Amino acid sequence: MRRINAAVAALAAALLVGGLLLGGTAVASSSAAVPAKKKPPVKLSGKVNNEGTKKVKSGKIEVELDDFDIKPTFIQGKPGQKVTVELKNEGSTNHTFTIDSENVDKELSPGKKAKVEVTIPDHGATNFYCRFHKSSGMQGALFTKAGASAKSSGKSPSSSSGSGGGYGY
Ligand SMILES: [Cu+2]
Repeated sequence: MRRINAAVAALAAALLVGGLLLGGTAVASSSAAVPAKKKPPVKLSGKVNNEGTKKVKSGKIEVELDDFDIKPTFIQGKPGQKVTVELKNEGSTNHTFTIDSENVDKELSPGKKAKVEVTIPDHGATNFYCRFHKSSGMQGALFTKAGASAKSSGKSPSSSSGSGGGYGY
């Protein structure tokens, strides 16, 4: 009798271990959640260091220039609204706040403040950037509605940007 009991116990133990292993893998695979990444409201070409979105309040907004991002990165306003941007360079090197289509190009040395007037586009988005560090992701956009794409500076033929077009890039 003792031998049978031992055999049963061993079998039970084996089943238990197997069950735990199976349970373990099942839990592991089902809990592999995709990390939620904040989606920018505006599509920009090139690298963008996204420091968030803010709405314009009573016609003005504070904007920090850092090494190497612009905060907030996306500024939401009403179509055609004139906005005073209160710039501050919080970085340790010179930065600019530049908008080609609005002839805005302000350079600030570290610790300096400046004010510039910008206009929220009627629709779509307007790209702003730092002339020195745009390629490092130091850029953002003025926009009215999420989902816009920033128009590149200069004239651009109405781009048929159908989603899902897969031409490399
Ligand atoms: Cu810069």
